[in-house]
Amino acid sequence: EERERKHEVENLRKELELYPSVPGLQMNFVGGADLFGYVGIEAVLDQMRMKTMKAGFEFNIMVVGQSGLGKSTLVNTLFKSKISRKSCTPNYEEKICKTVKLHAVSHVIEEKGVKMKLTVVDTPGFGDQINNENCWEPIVKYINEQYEKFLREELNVNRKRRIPDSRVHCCIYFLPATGHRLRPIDVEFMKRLGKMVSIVPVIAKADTLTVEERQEFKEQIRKDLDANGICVYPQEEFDEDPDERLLNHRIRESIPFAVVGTDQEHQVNGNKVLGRKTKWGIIEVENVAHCEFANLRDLLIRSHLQDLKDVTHNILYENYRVRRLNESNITFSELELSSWPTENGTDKSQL
Ligand SMILES: Nc1nc2c(ncn2[C@@H]2O[C@H](COP(=O)(O)OP(=O)(O)OP(=O)(O)O)[C@@H](O)[C@H]2O)c(=O)[nH]1
Ligand SMILES: [Mg+2]
Repeated sequence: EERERKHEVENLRKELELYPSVPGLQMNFVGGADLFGYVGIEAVLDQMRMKTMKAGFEFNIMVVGQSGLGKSTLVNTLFKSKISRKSCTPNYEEKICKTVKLHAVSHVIEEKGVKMKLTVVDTPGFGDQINNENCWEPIVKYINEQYEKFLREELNVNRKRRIPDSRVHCCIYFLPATGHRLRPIDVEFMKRLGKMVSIVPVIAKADTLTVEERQEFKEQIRKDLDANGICVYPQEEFDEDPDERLLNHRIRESIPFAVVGTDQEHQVNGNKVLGRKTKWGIIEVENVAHCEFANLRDLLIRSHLQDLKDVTHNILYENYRVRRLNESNITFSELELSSWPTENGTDKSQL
């Protein structure tokens, strides 16, 4: 009987080759393949993998917070730490100064054939001016501009197959290690940002707090975030299944990460480690027993990178897109016409 079936399938295959466009035959053949019980759908995983590897991908992080909390230092720490040590130029020794304007630093990082363009947007800190009113405006403006850029590319008649993605996938928000409550300025800032970008709050310069102080402060911040209705990443309402809920619940319980940044390397037991010299000894930045920098890096790069990209595209950007397209003053025709070929065949948007 088995032989008979195989024979039947073989005949169908031959017929199909003779009449490739006859739909009835196609159906028959699909039925025939079913007899073996294996279709081979999982091969799609290899195809997806190959495509992603060839194309590479973009991931964009932004650092935000009061002046002098170590934002620029942490950007350097990230680039010098394990994610990029191999691909880092050895003489990358920029002296860290006060950041005066918003700017992006990019590195292409390659690991096992997978290419990632990691961009970190460094921003000037607030808190220097006597009046801090609207200090979030440049940040809000930048984030919206990247959404707008993406939207315009999408609406182009002749749109690119791959739209360059400069949207901020994650915003690391620096909280001063005061050990007290969340400050009103941080509440205001995060309330606004939380609606438009995934925020990961961190306690800056955690080496200035004892381990007990850190734990207490973390708990207090979680309470304050909750009491003020501030949404931080990963948001419970976006959890897709019980497994994800369990994993994310553990992260929600350990947020905000108490981080230490540095651009110095020290010798510890004969090994070079990224660290900070304090009166108690060297704090190893990448050692999870010393601080939570590695937890932050793993969340961003290792465990939740694709999720951060998905949340940005499917939820946050989508909200922006719907809002923009519903605004009565957005002229569809204006957007479309801006890339409509003119009579002589050229694209007006490039003129
Ligand atoms: N103790 C301690 N000091 C740090 C840490 N990270 C940075 N610093 C120091 O804090 C100072 C300010 O660091 P920056 O990285 O310039 O801070 P910033 O947030 O970028 O400051 P602005 O650009 O003015 O907003 C520098 O002297 C750093 O060496 C840390 O984790 N612990
Ligand atoms: Mg700076």
